[in-house]
This record gives sequence, C-alpha cells and structure tokens, in this order.
Amino acid sequence: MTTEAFSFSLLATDGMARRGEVKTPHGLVRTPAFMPVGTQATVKAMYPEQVRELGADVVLGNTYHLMLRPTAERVARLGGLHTFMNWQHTILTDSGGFQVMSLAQIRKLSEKGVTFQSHIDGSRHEMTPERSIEIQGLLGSDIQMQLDECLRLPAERKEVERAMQLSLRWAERSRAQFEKMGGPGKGRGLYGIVQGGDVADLRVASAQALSQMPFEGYSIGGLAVGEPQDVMLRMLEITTPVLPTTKPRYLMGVGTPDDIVESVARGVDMFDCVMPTRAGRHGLAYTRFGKINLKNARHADDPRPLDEESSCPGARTYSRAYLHHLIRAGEGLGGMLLTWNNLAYYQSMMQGIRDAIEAGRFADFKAEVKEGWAKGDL
Ligand code: PRF
Repeated sequence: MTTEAFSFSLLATDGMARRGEVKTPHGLVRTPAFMPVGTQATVKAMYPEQVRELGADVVLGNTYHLMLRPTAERVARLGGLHTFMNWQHTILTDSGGFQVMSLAQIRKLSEKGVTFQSHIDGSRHEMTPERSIEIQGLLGSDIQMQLDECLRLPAERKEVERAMQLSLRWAERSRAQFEKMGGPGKGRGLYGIVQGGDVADLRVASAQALSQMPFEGYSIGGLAVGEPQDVMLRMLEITTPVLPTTKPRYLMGVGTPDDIVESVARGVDMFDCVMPTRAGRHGLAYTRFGKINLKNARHADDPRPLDEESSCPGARTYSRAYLHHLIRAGEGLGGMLLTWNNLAYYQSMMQGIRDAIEAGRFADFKAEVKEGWAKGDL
C-alpha cells in the first residue's frame, strides 16, 4: 500500500489571510488551525474525545517531555503516540530545543547539539538534530519540527545571528535524517523553523535560506519570547512574504486571540499555545464577552452560565457561582470545565476565522474578536 503524500491546498484568501487544508496520514487539518497543547501525551484536564468534538484537527506533543517519560522507545513499542494517547487524528511534535532551554537544568550547547540534565530526575541526555528526528519518528507524529535554537529577547544581534545560522545548519541535518528515516514516503511532513529574533535582515535571511530547502512547511520561531506585540507583528510582515505560498506556516507558541487574528492577517496558518488550557486550570474563562476571572468574589452568587449560547456544555450548563466554588475549593472539575470552555472558545474563533476568510469578511471578524478580547473583569 502506498501512503499519500503530505500536502497543503490553498482554498481561499482574503488579503494576506489564507484558508487552507493540510493533508497528513491522520486526516485533514483545516487552516487557520489552533492546536491544543498535549505536552505529556494529554491535553491537560480534557478527554481526547472532547478535544476532537470541539473541532481540533491536530494536537501538539513534545519531544523533550516524552523522550524523558515514558521514552520514545516505549511509546513506539506500544504502537506509537496516536494509539498510546487515543488520538487518531493528526499529531504535531515540537523538536525539543525550546523546551530544553526553558526546562532542563544544566545545558551545554555545541555545533553537534545540546546536552542537558532532565528536570525530572537529573539524568543526562544528548539532543542532536538527528536524535530529535529519530524520536519524532518513533513517536510517529505526522508533522515534525527541526531542532533549532530559540533565544529569549532582547538579545544582541551577534548572538541572534549565531543562533539563526546554527539553526540553519541543524535544518539541513534534520532534513537529511527525516529522509533517511523515510518520513516523506510515510506521508509525514517536516517543518523548517525561521529564527532571527527581532532583527529584520536576519529573519529575512533565515526565511530565504529555509525556502531553498525542501520542507513540507515552515515554522516561525523565536517570537513571543519577551518582545512587544507590534515587534512580533512587524517580524511576521517581513517573514511570510519570503516563504513559499504553497506551504503551510506555523507560528510557534502563539498566542492570545488578538495575536492569532493579527497573525492570520499576516499570512499565518497554524498556531499552538498553552494559554486556553493553562488559564482554565487557574480559574480564568475566555468568552465572547471578554475574560472572566472565576476566582473573583463577585461571581459567588451568579447563577448565569459563562455563555448560554455556546455549543460547549462546560460554557452553557454550569453557573458562574458553581465554577467560582469549584475553583475556590481547589476541585479538579473547576479546571476541567474552564479548560473545556476555553478550548471551545478558541476552536469556535478558528471556525469563525475560516468562515470569514471564505466569505471575504475577515477584517470585520478580526475587529470583533479584538473587541471581545479587550473586555473582561481582570
Ligand atoms: N522553537 C521551537 N519551539 C518553540 C519555539 C521556537 O522558537 C517557540 C517560540 N515562541 C515556541 N515553541 N522549536
């Protein structure tokens, strides 16, 4: 049996905003897409069935966490990540470099890769571009990321240039390993990652160099790492025109609803962010009417649901008073219901974005999202 090749189709555009479809071995991903974060083979506080029901076509997993626990080899023995976590739709995995830099205890970076000590038990590990792709292959993810080096901002130009050039050399090595492992024949995709910090000419150089390499898609990394939103948007504006129009673009680790609509307006197709899930576990609800902090005493006697018109039972059924009580009492169900609500809000916003692009009214929809997001009781 031959596997169909990974592909991206552009279905409609509205200004720079794009409506498309990514085809992977585990189905279609409607873009613009939001990918709930499932770092440890779980979207925290959600059943996979619920995640799917909300309209997610793809979830994200993390090489760094899964290589340490339960290990990629064990996941492979158990039939791969899709089977292990009971998610038979598309999975994208990050390469691990970003998480090593933010989570591991002792790190040493060289041309070869990065050595580090696990944040779990202090054990020593080496991550190279080749090993990262090997792990992602063992996990069996449909969309894989090259190993890169992401700097926090602000950073010196010299340092930004060094990390960007290193990431380009790692892009070559990642691609070679992906092909050696038969990734393209399995219908999987490997994305190169644009780096270059907040330095315009370095970003453009990175995007140009990667565009010359045969990737199935392009990620934009090194943003939302401490710079103001207008700097991030300016970097997107100069980056997306350099990337091939025939390939999907993924802005890594972004972001708020405001960030997402502004990035779609600049030609981005895919997003992931811990915000809706993490904020939910901390008592924060995102709604059409703005952000609601359920910890606030003002909700203690409020019988209204978060949004009576929502299709999500978490948003429609339970009173704000009950949610307030659960969060105050530290009950797990509070985080579960708010996560459900928040992911429903995000996925319904993404559906709204896709519909608006098809109808040629994305600018109006963007204004609506921004207005709602600016409101709230925080
Ligand atoms: N590189 C990788 N993963 C990432 C990032 C990056 O630059 C970011 C930056 N926002 C989030 N996740 N590999």
